[in-house]
Amino acid sequence: MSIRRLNSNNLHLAAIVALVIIIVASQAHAAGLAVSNGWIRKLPANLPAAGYFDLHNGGNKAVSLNAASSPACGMLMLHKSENIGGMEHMAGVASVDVAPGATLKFAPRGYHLMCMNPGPALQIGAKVPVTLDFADGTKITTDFAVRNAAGK
Ligand SMILES: [Cu+2]
Repeated sequence: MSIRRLNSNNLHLAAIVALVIIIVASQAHAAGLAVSNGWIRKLPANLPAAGYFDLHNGGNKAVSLNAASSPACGMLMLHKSENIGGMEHMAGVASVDVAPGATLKFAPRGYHLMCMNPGPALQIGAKVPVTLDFADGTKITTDFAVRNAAGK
């Protein structure tokens, strides 16, 4: 075996090792988070539109959702609705924690996303990308279905 052949093999091995490290690192980074059933309730007259989804933390550490964004929404905020003395209130929240193994549902009358300035891409029947940003730097982008006020 020549020296040149040996070097080439070593480079090949190094490339495979590097690739494996990249794959393992990116999987650890995503930490078993899963977003499902994402949809946005489009209202008439471009009123702010609420977004809902299920967030499952399949990892072994708590995660903290810090922010959300979408090119279809001028600003996408984390909100929580609460019933206080029979009145529905909603307010912005800075972050939402999900315990290991837990599924948190963003659903009507609870946590939701608020699309403050719906853009032209927010059309009933369309799908729009939504990116969720977590405290550890993880970002997950999923398509959300745009439905009408009745949720259809
Ligand atoms: Cu809201």
